[in-house]
Order: sequence, then C-alpha cells, then structure tokens
Amino acid sequence: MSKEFKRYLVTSALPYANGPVHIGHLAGVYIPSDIYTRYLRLRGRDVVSVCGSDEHGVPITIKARKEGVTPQEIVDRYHRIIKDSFERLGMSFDIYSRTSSPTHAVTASDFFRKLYDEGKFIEKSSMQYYDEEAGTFLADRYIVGTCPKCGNDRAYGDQCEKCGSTLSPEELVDPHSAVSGSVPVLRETKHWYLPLDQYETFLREWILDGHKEWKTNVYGQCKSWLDGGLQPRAVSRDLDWGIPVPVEGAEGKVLYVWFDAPIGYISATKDFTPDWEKYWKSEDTKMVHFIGKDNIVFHCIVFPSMLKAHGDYILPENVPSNEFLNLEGDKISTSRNWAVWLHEYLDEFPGKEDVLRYVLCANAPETKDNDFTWKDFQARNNNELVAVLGNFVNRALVLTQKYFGGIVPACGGLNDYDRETIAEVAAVKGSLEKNIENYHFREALKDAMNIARIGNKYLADTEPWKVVKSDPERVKTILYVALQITANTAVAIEPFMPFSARKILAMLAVDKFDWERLGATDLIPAGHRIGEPALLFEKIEDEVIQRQLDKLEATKAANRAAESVQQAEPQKDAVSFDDFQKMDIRVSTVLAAEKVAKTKKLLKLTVDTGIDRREIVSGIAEYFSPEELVGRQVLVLVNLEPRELKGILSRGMILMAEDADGRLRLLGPGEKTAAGAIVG
Ligand code: B3M
Ligand code: ZN
Repeated sequence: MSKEFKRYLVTSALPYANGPVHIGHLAGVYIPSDIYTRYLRLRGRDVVSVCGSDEHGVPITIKARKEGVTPQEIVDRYHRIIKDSFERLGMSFDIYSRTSSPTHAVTASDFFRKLYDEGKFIEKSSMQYYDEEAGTFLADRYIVGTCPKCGNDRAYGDQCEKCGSTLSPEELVDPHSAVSGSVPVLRETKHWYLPLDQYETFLREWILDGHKEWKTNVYGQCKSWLDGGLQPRAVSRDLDWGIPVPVEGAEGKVLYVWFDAPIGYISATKDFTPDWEKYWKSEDTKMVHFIGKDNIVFHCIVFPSMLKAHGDYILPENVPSNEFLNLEGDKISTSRNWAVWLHEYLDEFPGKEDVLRYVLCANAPETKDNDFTWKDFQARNNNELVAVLGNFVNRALVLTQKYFGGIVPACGGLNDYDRETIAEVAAVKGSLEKNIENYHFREALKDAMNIARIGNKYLADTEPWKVVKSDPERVKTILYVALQITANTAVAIEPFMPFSARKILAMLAVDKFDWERLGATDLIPAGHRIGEPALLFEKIEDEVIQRQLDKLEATKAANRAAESVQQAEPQKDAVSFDDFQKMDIRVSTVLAAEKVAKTKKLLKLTVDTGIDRREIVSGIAEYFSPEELVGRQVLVLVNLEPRELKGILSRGMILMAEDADGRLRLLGPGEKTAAGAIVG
C-alpha cells in the first residue's frame, strides 16, 4: 500500500543559463514534470512546483570569456530566454527562480556552513592543474584533453561528452587549458570534500532496499554507482564565479556548482512561499525530482547525502529520470547547435505549443533513448491531433450548431451501443490516473487520447448526419453523448495539452470541470448553449517540414566547415621574407598525365611551366585520374631540387591543399592564366 502524503514538492532540473532550452530538455524533464504537476493540481492536491536557472559553473564562465562579457550578462540573457520560452509553452512552475538570487546565496552558504561547522567535510590539499598564462586553476571544463576511455581529444576535466564517462582532470591525456591553450602546471590548492563513501550504507538501504519501485534505468545507475564504490567528492572550486565558500581563508574559492544547484530547489521554494519548510522538512511531503539521466548521480547519490548530512530535510520519494532524446538520429548538442530550440520553435510555429507538448510526450525517452524526427512530428500532428482529436471535437460542436442551433439537446433513450461507449469512456479515468501516478506519461497520454478516439468512432458508427432526416430524436441522443465525451476530452488532456483543453472548454462555453467528474456523462446539461466551434489543429504541410530539415542540413554544413577549420594544423615556425623569395612558383598547364607502373599513388605529369616542358612525379593518383588533370592549370614550385622517383627525374612540385580529413585539392589560378606567370 503506497504511503499517503499530505502535499507534494515537484522539482525540475535547473537548466544551465548558458544557452536556450531545446526539445531534449523538454522531453527528458520539463514536459513530464508539467504533466505531473498539472494532474496533481487538477486532483486538488497541495503541490508546489519549483524550477529556475542554474547560473554558476564553468560552462557559463567559458562562454562569458569567449564573448568578452561578464558571467552575469550571460546568465541574465539566457535566464530571460529560458523563463520566457517556458511560460510560452505552458510550463506551470509555481516559481521559476535563479541561483544568482540573493536568497540562494544565503541558503547555499548557510547549508555549506552547517556541514562545515559539524565537521561533515574532509578538508584536503591536492595538486591541481593551473594555467600560468590565464592565472587560474583549471576546474572541470576549463581543462580539455584526450579521454582515457574512448580517445576523444576534446574531453573535459569533468566529463567526456562522447562516451559519457565522468572524468577528473588528472585522468586526461595531454591536458591543456581551455582558457589559454597552454599546457597547465600542477599547483597545490585546498578544497572541501563530501565523504560520499561514509553515506554508502545509508544510500544502499534508502535506495536499493527502500526504493525498488524506482524506474529501472534510475535504480540500475544508482546500483552501479554504489557497487563501484563511492569516493569523497570536492564541493568547492578555485573560481571567481559562484557562491563564495563561507569559510575564513577560502578567498577565490566557490561552492562546486553541483553542490550549490540542488540547493536552488530549496531557495526557490523559500522565495515562493513562507511555508517552505513544510514542503522540505515534513515527512508527509512527497518530493519528486524530474531530471535527465546525466543528473541521476547528483539527485540520487550526492544531493540526498547532502540532505542526510544536514539532517533537517526530507529525501526524494522518486526520481523518475528519462533517458535522452536524439534529433534526426544524432545526439542533441548545444555546442554543435544540433537542436530544435524551444524559443525558435515557438516563433516558427505560433499556436502549436500543444503539438510540441503532445509529440514530445508521445515520443518521450521514458525507458530508452529515443529519436525526434520532423516527419514523425508532422505525422502525429496530422494523423492523431488533426484526424482524431480535432476532428471529433469539431464534428460534435459543428453538428450541434447545425442541427440544434448550438443548444445541447436533451438525451433520449440510450441503446446498447451508447451504453457501451459511455462505459468505455468511464473506464479511462482509472488507467489514466494509474499511469500518471506511476510516471508512465506516454501511456497516460494514450489513455487521454483514447477518449477522443472513442468519441470519433461513436460519431462514425452512429452517423448522425445520415440519421437526422429519418430520426431527429435519435440524433439528439447521439450529440448529447458526443458533447459529454467532448467535455471529458477537455478534462483528460489538460495535463498534456492545456491550451487545447482551454479552447475546448471555451467552445463548450464552460469554464472548468472537476477531475473527479472525469467519466461522467452529465457534464453538460441539456439546454446549455455552446460557443462557436473552431479548429483545434491544422494540418502541417510538407514544405513546412522541409524548411526545418533544410535548417538542420545547413547546421550540419556549418559544423563540417567549422570542424575542418577547428582541426587545421597549427601554424609552422616563421620564415623570413628572403627565404620566401627563394621559392619560384609558376602557373603551369598539365599537358599529359599517366600512372607510374607498379605504384598505387604516383602519377607522371608533363607540364608546361612557361619556362619549359618538364616531367613531375606527384603522389595524387588516389585522388585524381590522369584524364581529369590534362589541361588543368596548376601551381608548380619549379626550383625544387630535382629527385629521381621510380626511374623518373621529377623536376618540381605540384602545390595541393590538404584539409583536416586528408582530402587533397588542386590549387590553380582563379581564371585562365599564361603558363609561367609568377606566384608571389
Ligand atoms: N544544470 C542541468 C544539466 O546538467 C543542471 C541541473 C541542475 S539541477 C540542480 O544539464
Ligand atoms: Zn570518452
């Protein structure tokens, strides 16, 4: 028997304020959280839902350095964009706060200070990487190098984004500073550590014994962390952006972002209600953390250990983390701009907030990573929202307007099929509630949509537009039942699609129904005048989708170009102008070309250098056929010392460009030029 709770505290992972929110964040965290919160409110539960911007941490300071602005300017920009786009999508947090708030500074430093005063930390000096050029220690993303696990040469000091491994800076191969590019030195520094190993027994009992009901992906990750053995974890950093460590002699040190951010849930609650303590300290509060899978360790292992160490707080009852959503088969990535950004979607698809909410819930990565494709987005909109939900609601309302002038007709005698349909609608409530309460939001959405599916079938089977001539009384009953099903649809879809629920209620000219009435077939009394019908959804045409696909193609092309530049060989040592002047480079024309026998790579070219005709051997046979070279104008270093290659005296070098992935390109004059022209 699950425990009865008097109130609920719902937290949603605090998005980093170093970029906008994208569909991966929504599908992983925020849509599920909003469905759950809206449902609890509809059931009349006492619920507080908190979120806010996570405004500390190295990614923010790196972005600020790159843009030549302050971290505060970065977080102010993205806090505003995120907060605004959440509101436009109907995220119904009770508060959307931020960790640069004054309340948070006090709350986080008081939290740290209590653990410090009670000796809950280990104080330890260690050698850490330091960038002498930039004059800063290199924490987390400030240091990059090669991942020891997968060889990714752009791994960070705290994590490898390619293989997902959690790393520490000293594990990196060939570490260098992300600030100045220089090779760092090791320098001694002191930090405070939370001895997670001391909480292993507590965590085992609390999670592995006490929460076997947690989602398998969450429970499994916790078990592997615990089986791997927990180590003390640093809770401070040598940075100048963050919550200063409230201890004498800690100048230049701030709380580690993952120590301070979860406390942001507490400070946000404080800012929302003076009764915050009953949500955070009373055992009859159910706390649920909504997060993505890369945050599981922080919300199931680190933060609960902090709360346990503090002693005054409750622990989360559940942490129903989702997996990751990919985009068109590739991992969503802020740095590669491989994302559908929420604020851009809202601008490009005005009035389609619920379409995105619907698709991201229907396709949510609840138990495994999943993929968002624009084709699927279009199909779900056209075949499910337009063809089922929109079509049913529209027919019920339009036919009532057409046959009864918008007045809800009295219900006559019900036949077996009517009763069967009504019973089917009534049965949805139990399944819908069970699925939401168990965080199975995809299944819950199917339940809610099922009411519209039943309604659509009911009208298709009873065909009131045919019966109306022969039996208008029967049509009164049919439309009375259809309108009750329409009202039930509005109740059931509210947690998922609040905008559409509101539109249906407005078209029914009613303001709301209690959730507990879900399944009833007397929600709208005969004689009630309904409002004007309007389409809930409109078809999305192919060209709209193509525009989005083209946009992603352009991003791919931009990334390819950036990657080739990014991987460009570093510049060689300087040469004097005199040295450069010794080279004699001429525009030349290829007169003949042939493969050099018994070699794979060599071609023998006969070129007209304007000075003479000569043979040059070049290792380009794998990139160019002899035929395609004849007649081409190329650049030749004519005074390179002659070399004999495979018995051929080669006099000069054809100049080529080789890009990052080794592709060779011929270089030549941009237009027809006389052979012998000097290149300088
Ligand atoms: N800022 C989100 C992330 O890891 C992180 C969540 C903090 S919740 C306290 O993308
Ligand atoms: Zn790796």
